[in-house]
Amino acid sequence: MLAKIDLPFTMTIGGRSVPGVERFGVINPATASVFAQAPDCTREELDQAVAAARAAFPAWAATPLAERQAMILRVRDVMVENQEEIARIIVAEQGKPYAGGLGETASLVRWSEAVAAMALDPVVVEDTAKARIVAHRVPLGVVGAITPWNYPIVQAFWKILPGLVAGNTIVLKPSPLTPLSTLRAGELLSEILPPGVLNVISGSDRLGPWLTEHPGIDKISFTGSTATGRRVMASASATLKRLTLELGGNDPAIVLPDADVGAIVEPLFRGAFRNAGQICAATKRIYVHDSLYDAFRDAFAARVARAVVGPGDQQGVEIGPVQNRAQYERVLALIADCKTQGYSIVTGGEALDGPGYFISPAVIDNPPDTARIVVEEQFGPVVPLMRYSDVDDAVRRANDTDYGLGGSIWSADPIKAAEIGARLDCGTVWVNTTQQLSPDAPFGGHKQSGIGVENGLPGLHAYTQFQTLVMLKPGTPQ
Ligand code: TXE
Repeated sequence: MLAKIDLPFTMTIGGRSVPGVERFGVINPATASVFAQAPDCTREELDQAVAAARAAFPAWAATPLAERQAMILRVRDVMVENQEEIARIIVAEQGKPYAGGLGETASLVRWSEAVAAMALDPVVVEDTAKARIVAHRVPLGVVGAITPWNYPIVQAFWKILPGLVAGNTIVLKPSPLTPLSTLRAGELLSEILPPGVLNVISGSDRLGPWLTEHPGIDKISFTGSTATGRRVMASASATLKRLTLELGGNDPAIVLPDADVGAIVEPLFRGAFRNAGQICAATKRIYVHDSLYDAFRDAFAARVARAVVGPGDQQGVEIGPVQNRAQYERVLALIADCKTQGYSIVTGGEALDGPGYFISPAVIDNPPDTARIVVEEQFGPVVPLMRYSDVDDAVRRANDTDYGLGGSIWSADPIKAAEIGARLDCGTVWVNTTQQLSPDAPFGGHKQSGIGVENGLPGLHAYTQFQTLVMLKPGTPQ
């Protein structure tokens, strides 16, 4: 199904297609071999991208909101027209099944339409005979957008759409592990966006720090690991850049005693193993009440054992490879630690034969709370199940982490579940589902899972700052 991808991927800087003076190889995780080259942006090229974004900013900020909103609907159309090509590139660089690659662009339709419908109305604080005071939301300037390797297109457009509607210009840097679909999107969108409004650059590990310390950038919107998020925050402090940080998670699921095991196995399987578990808000710990622990473990493990693992371009595959060698080795090390400590692995946990980064999806049976697989974010196809007998204790254990992105409660009584869920210290609580995201709902982390939110009106507002106009009416004394 996957035709050879031999495009000369280029950066988009000031509307121009820039091949870059240096390049680096991009690996297909299903074959562990380099299949394409991406530009390795130099400091000079970064300066050009920032200068192009700065030059484009005044006119874009002055473009009426309605025109900016209309433009992101055209962005939607261009992406949809090219969704098969984008999906093939995502499969090759990221590893996920083709349907998941298509899904990344498909989700943009809903997102662009929702963001295009959001108002940025000024707030009239006072309008009297003496004075008129109005708080306007104005753009920040140039946004540096940094995205990770798990959902390259979704993560990029969560930043592009609100960033542009709010009137900012953007310098976007995808992960060096998955730069190609984003570069291609930049090339396609250069046909419709004014030059410099969206610049897409790619580069090796040196580029992220250059971007976050660049004095020509006004805001950083970053999605990635908590460790890197701290570095981004430190670097941004030099020029007091605005920040949105969407970081890692260690989401708990709590299965209450009245849950229907037959009904929850499939959604929890998807919650833990979708995208090979490489989702910030994947279900990473499952707490199951003692009364149904054995039944749940057996049914869940049977479902996991049936999962079809393979290259994303093969029909019927549910779980692709881990995206990169470092992450593959990290996940295998966590599984090896379970073996060394004598924890029971109910199914999976083997590195599969072949050159790609494939791991059979694994379920760990009731490891202690101190186990690495419980404490650390695995970000891969392995999940621990833990017994509990007291719901208050399960909530305490679920909250016993520095992360606070999401969590879910599973029960026949959604009202009771929502009450228990409200006690989770995390940004999103799901009841009888997980990873349901909406362009209209704020999404972000408590604790060390992030700062600020993406999506919803608050997500759009994060790309603005206030300018308050205080106007005395004629004849009003000072
Ligand atoms: O993330 P990084 P990685 C988590 C997950 C995973 C871990 C490692 O736990 O195990 O991150 O993934 C750029 N200044 N998530 O190594 O390093 C980098 O080039 C500025 C959670 O890919 O955080 C890439 O574009 N930028 C996550 C982006 O930051 C820097 C999804 C993310 O890289 C930089 C993926 C620096 N000093 C991984 N160093 C989620 N929340 O969804 C790197 N980058």
